[in-house]
Amino acid sequence: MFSFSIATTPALFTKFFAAVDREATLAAIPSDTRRVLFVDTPSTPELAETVKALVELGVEVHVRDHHRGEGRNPEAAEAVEAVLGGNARIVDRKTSPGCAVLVELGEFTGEGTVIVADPDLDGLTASMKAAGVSYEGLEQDAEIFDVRPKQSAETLTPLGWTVVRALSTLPSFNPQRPEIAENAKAELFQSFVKAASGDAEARAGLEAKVAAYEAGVAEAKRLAEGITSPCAQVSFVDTCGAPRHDLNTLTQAMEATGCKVTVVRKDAGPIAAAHRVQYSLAVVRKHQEEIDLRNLVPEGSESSPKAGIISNTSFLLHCSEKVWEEVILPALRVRFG
Ligand SMILES: [Mn+2]
Repeated sequence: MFSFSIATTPALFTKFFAAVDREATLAAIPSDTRRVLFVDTPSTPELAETVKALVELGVEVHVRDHHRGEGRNPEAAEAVEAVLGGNARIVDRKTSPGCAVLVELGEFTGEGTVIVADPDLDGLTASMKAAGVSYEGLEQDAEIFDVRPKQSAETLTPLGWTVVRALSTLPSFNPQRPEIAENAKAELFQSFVKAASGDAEARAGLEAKVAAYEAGVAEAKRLAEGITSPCAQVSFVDTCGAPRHDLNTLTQAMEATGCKVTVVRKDAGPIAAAHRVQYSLAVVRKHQEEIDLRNLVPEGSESSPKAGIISNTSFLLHCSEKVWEEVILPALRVRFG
C-alpha cells in the first residue's frame, strides 16, 4: 500500500487480497474520517470486511467499481451491496471500461474525505477526478489504461501515452524488498497528478524518464545483434564500452535464442574493478533446477574479486577474462559439448 494527497484529498492505493490489506487500510484511514470512496477496487471478501468495519465506525462509505462478475469471488460484490445499498455502484467493464466515468469531478473532496483505489492508472485517474483534478481526455485515457494491448500514441493523449511508458521504467517487483517498486510507483503517480495539473517540471521529468528508458532499450537491441554462441546452450554478448542499455531487453534477446546460460562481458562490477573486464554468467530461469554453475569451478577455488571468480550461488557466476578463457569456457564445453 502507498498513499499521498491528490489536491486536498488523501488517497490510498491498495489491493484487497488478504487480511493484512484490510488491516493496513483501516490503520491508514484517520480516525476523524467521515466519508470514504473505494474506487476501481475489485470486490473481494476482504474488501467487504473493510467496508463493513468502516460502516460500523459510522463512516459514510461509497464503492464505485467496474469489476462485476470478475475474479474468484463474484458474490463479494453482493456482500458489499448488502452493506452499502445505494452507495455501492458496481458495474461491469462493458458498462464502464474506465472507472473515471463512475465519479463526478470533485465529488470526493473536503475535510474528512478519504479515497481508496486500486494501484493502477485506472484507479489513479478515477481518484484524480473524484478529488477534483482532471485534464482534457482523462476519461478516454482511463478506458485505455485498463486494456494494455490498446495503449498507443494514437489511442491515448500525449500525457497518457507518456505515463504508460514511464510505468515500464519502474523497477520490477522484488518480494524481499517490495518497498522499492512501491515507492517508485508512488513517485510516478504523484508526478502524473502534478503533470495533469499543469506542472511543466513534473511533465518534463516524466518525459525524460521515458526518453532515457527508450534509449536504453534501443541500445540493448543494437547490442543484441552481436549475440554469439561460444558453445552449445550458451549465449554470449560483449557490452564493454557500450552506452547505458536496458538489461531486461538484452536478457530477453539472449534467452530468445533458446540457450540455457547467458554470458555478458562487461566493464563494470566487482571483478571488472580488479581485472578490467568481467564475465557474468546466469542460468535461464527454467533451467535453474538442472544446472549448477558452481560445478564449473575446480573444488577448493577461492571465491573473491581478487581471485577473479565469484561463485556463491548455483545460477550466477562472475569471473575475469583469464578465468573465463582458462577455466569456465572449457568447463562449459565439457558440460554441453
Ligand atoms: Mn480498473
